[in-house]
Amino acid sequence: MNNPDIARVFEEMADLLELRGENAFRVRAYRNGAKAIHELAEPVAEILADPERDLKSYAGIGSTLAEKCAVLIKQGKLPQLEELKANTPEVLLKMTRIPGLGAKKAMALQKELKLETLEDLRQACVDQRVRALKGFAAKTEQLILDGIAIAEAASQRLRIDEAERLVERLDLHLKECQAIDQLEFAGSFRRGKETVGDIDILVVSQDHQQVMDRLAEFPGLLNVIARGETKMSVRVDDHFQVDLRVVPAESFGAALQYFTGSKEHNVAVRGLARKLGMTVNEYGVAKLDDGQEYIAGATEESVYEALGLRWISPELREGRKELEWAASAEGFPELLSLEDIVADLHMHTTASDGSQSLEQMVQAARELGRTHIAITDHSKRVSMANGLDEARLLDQWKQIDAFNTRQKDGFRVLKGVECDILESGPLDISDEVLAEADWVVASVHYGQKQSRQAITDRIVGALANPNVHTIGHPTGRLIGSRPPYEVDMAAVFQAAAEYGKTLELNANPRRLDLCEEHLMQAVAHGIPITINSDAHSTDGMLVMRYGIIQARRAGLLTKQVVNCWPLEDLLKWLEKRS
Ligand code: DGT
Ligand code: CA
Ligand code: CA
Ligand code: ZN
Repeated sequence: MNNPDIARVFEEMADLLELRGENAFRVRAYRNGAKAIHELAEPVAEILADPERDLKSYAGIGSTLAEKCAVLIKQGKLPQLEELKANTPEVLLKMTRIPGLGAKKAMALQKELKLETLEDLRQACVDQRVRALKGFAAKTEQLILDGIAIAEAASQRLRIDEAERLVERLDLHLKECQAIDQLEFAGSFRRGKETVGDIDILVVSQDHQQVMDRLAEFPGLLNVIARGETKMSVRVDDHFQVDLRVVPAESFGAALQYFTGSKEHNVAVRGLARKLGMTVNEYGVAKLDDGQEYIAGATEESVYEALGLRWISPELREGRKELEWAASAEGFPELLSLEDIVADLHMHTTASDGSQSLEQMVQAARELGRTHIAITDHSKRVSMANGLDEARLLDQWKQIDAFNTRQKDGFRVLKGVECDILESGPLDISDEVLAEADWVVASVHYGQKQSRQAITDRIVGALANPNVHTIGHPTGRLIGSRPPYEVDMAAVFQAAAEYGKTLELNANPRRLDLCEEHLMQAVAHGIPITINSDAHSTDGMLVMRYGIIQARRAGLLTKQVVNCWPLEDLLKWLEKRS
């Protein structure tokens, strides 16, 4: 059992214990344990085997979980989990994945309605049988129906960060195979989509069987769906599909181009080829008049070049305007990359719900090559996160001023706040105090179920406030678990443009909010974008790379992204607005 396997067992234990109404402390211990195991740099088996080290002394593990790890390594399963599973109806487990449906409600529904499948639950909602039960209302039925749809969609696709972890595991595993000459991950993963439906692997090898045998030995393998001469499909982990194709070296570029997609991009490429009297397929590019002879195919560049195109960054291959750009004399301007980021303008410290101090956050930001950051702890409305009131904010800003004067390298911390936009409309912090801030992120955290008009008015109202600089995670969506709140984005773009504000692309892979379509619209309105980690710990800053990928997909350029501006440019921009 590798670490992800163990972590999954602990997650499952937590889910099942929670379902059975076990005490919250025990449930949390398993969840924390799963997280801790996920983050371990070394295999659990190695730590256990080393007499010098003690697994239970690792943060988040403790003696009970350390013992369970030992059992898992030895037996490959956990008797307690097997027993819990045997005593829990399958449908209950599936119901817990429905957002907003807690364990208690799920149990009540299952028992009262004698549910056996999610389909039974869906039917019960459609027949309006849920509202008749004690403790349930008519609107719960719609929430459950929406939730089932979200849960089903989520179980079919992996978020980019989850896909990345799986790709790393596959890459490490396949690299060991001597028969592999070249290997590339293609498909939506290469295009940097926020979720991927399956993983597509492309390999050059003389020995197809050896490569497929190696994939069949992948530790997370569930089953082999199909295995042919050049193509193999398997399921890994819970059910996720991985496609492998083995191609000859002279076709590698053409295959990479084809299997990177998107389908829409490929359709456009082939349409163009036909106009030029050529054909493109996964083996190469050929002229229609001389049959089978391929004129390009070993590299992707050669494929595009044969069609008179520049190479196109995979993030742009969505069948939009990329072929026009690639055919033009000047090409597409350079997309931004992680190295262009000099600032991170939304993060939390121990003053609210972050787990590290101002000094620690600055240290980490420096190591990442940032020259300035904004500290934006929560405001008081978020009492659960120990949000700051006016007095505490002013106090924190005084500390930041003092901190800044001590910095010899010119590193600058902007005095900020993530100020809640209250349910009733106004901002959570007085204008007098907000006016003292360098950088104000305004966010909706409460009242997300309000009407479209109400939420739009709140956000537009915040944009109209001269002290506000940006809207944090503007639509509130959580990928795979919570839909965006109802908001008229056209009105938001108009207001942001009119008042000269920026909008956030929250880089957390669970959010990636704004989505790429909204980013393109925002930029078309001339609105600068700020890409932020919203870090709650030093490690949290590393999510910036997902924001960059999303921004590249939307075609953003450095001049359109506030975080790429040198500090003095940002200060000038802020100055103009104060
Ligand atoms: P996914 O897996 O749903 O996140 O999205 P993709 O884009 O990875 O799609 P997938 O795995 O079905 O196929 C990988 C690539 O192969 C796809 O982006 C383009 C190419 N491809 C697959 N099927 C077709 C097809 O029917 N027509 C064309 N033109 N290309 C295809
Ligand atoms: Ca795919
Ligand atoms: Ca596929
Ligand atoms: Zn935040």
